[in-house]
Amino acid sequence: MISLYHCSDARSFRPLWALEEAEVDYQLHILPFPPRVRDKSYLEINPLGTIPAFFDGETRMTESAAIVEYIAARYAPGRLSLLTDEDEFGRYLNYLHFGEATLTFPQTLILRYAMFEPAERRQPQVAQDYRQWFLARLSGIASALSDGRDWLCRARFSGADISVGYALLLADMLKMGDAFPGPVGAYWDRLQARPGFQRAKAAQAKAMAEKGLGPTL
Ligand SMILES: N[C@@H](CCC(=O)N[C@@H](CS)C(=O)NCC(=O)O)C(=O)O
Repeated sequence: MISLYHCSDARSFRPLWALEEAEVDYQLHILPFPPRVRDKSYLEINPLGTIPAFFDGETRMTESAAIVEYIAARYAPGRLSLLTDEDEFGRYLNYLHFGEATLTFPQTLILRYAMFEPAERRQPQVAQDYRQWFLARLSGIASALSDGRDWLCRARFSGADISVGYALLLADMLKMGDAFPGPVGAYWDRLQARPGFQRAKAAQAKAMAEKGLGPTL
């Protein structure tokens, strides 16, 4: 049985969403954020203290975009993944990694320097600069959708949309949703309307309620 260690609306939402889209059984372990501080027993599962942590038999993974790639390739090949001989395979990998490496990276600086650091260590200028940096990078998504397509690759929803979609979820939580370029705002609406997205949100809410946890942000 697959196990996923997750905190509410953190990057581990990517694999949670992928599991729901792939319709695979899994066990969800929900943790208070940050587990490194609020549930130190988690350090035995992942010494880095970061989430996600994902287990499937002997497989152990801690990178959210890589876990999406794994779930898509192993459990929904050609449905949630693009196959290596499809013409947009490279584009698929590009956006799958763009979601974490280009979009979520600046968001972590906003979170840290606007919210998580103690008041005396906050850096409003850093948070503002990376807010602009993030919104400028969204032009890459607006341009990817500019030919009128609904999803990033080959006219079908894929792991690339999950990876980028999570960055939009986090941006919306950081109150940047109103600044999304038009096509990106419409794309974000389509992503949230997916039954797989809604099942992932419901699974998260149920696990949080069972543990008596409140939202991360
Ligand atoms: N590149 C990794 C980053 C993992 C990561 O830093 N996760 C954050 C939550 S979104 C975390 O666990 N932060 C808590 C901490 O650093 O203690 C991924 O995509 O999974």
